[in-house]
Amino acid sequence: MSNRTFTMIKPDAMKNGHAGAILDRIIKEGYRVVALKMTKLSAEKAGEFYAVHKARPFYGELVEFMSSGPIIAAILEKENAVSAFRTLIGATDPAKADEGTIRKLFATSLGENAIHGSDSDENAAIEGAFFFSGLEEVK
Ligand code: IDP
Repeated sequence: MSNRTFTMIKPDAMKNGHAGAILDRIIKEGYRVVALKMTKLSAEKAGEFYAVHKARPFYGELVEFMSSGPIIAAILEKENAVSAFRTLIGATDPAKADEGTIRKLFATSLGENAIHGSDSDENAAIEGAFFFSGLEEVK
């Protein structure tokens, strides 16, 4: 089991002023920030990141949303990071997310749901490498 996951604070949470509170929560939950940057995805890059969802009806909407404003991308380290972080962010649909989870607290809607968290160790590594080179990681 790997101890790393990858996250993005999505454009809705950035626009709504929740980035600081979300990062604070992540750090207080015991995650070490290995790499961090603010950037804005082009539609092409957003489409590439979410290519696995290409055939889904919401793909166009998702790409448009994810390229609509700045995001914060980060690699995080903690024991059992992928699974623990998915619990911390809550269900994809904030209406179904548990009380106290990041999506319950800060998400806007099913599509604009404040935060991303990798769903497997393999994807955590792929997604981290999508945004960061090894040189940008704090050992
Ligand atoms: P996850 O982010 O909780 O792993 P996925 O099913 O992998 O959820 O979907 C990726 C992202 O696509 C979601 O976080 C959300 O932003 C968006 N999304 C998922 N389902 C829908 C939908 O039915 N309508 C609009 N957007 C959706």
